[in-house]
Amino acid sequence: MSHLVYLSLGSNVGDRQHNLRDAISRLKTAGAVAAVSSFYETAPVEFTEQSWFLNCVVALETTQTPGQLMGSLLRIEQEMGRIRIQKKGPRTIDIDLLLFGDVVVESPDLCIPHPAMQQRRFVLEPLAEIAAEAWHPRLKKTIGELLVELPAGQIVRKLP
Ligand code: PH2
Ligand code: MG
Ligand code: MG
Repeated sequence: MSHLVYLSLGSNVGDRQHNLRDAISRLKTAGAVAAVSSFYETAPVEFTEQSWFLNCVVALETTQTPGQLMGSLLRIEQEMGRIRIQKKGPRTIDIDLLLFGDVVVESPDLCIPHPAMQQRRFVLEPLAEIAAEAWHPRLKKTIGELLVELPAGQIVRKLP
């Protein structure tokens, strides 16, 4: 059984563009990359005393289960040398699972859809670029609708 999943990628340490491209190519070990958004220069949110991020969203067709996919994403982060020092702090690469088809998971170690995605312009803008009609199965709205409802304030600039 195959699922269409959406991932948020972010980097604010080192060669950010190279890090995103490297991670996208490594995602081929977890499935087939179906779409990649533009890259966006984004002001840090939540923990704001850090460098600006480069963010994008990837659509991946996968036969892995949510748990297996999380394992694959963590392995790619580790292989790319991610070190966890500060929660929500600087990172060479962060790969977050946003949507896993219409699946809802609420367990202590895995939450799908991503619990903060509807508050994050650095997620919704690139996601709406490739999947405005994608469905949020818990909030029961499309990504385009969630983006329209997001208050202004987070700076997000699409790279040319
Ligand atoms: N990731 C965070 C916290 N804040 N801000 C931006 N702009 N982009 C991110 O990817 C990001 C963030 C936690 O993972
Ligand atoms: Mg994250
Ligand atoms: Mg993460």
